[in-house]
Amino acid sequence: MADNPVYKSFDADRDGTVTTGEAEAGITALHAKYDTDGNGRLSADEFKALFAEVTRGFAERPFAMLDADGNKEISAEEMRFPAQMMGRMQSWQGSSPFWGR
Ligand SMILES: [Ca+2]
Ligand SMILES: [Ca+2]
Ligand SMILES: [Ca+2]
Repeated sequence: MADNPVYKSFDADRDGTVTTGEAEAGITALHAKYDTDGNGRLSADEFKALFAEVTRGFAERPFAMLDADGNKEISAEEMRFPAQMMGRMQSWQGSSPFWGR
């Protein structure tokens, strides 16, 4: 979360932490920025644009983790890796409440 570019942009005084006040101001600014018709509320489309910006930072990291050979593409082999990890974790921990029932 701390690496998220949107989260970082909330840190108005650049001290590395986002206070509640900074987060509130940042969210208000984001809301205003994406309220493209200026009616004070976000429509589904306006929210979609906001959500895409907020989540962009989150999508990059799992991509980099999966792209084992770093060629900026995820092959079927690379995609299978997390499934193998999950299978292994399950055998360590016994039956999981979330997977494989
Ligand atoms: Ca700060
Ligand atoms: Ca609006
Ligand atoms: Ca790759």
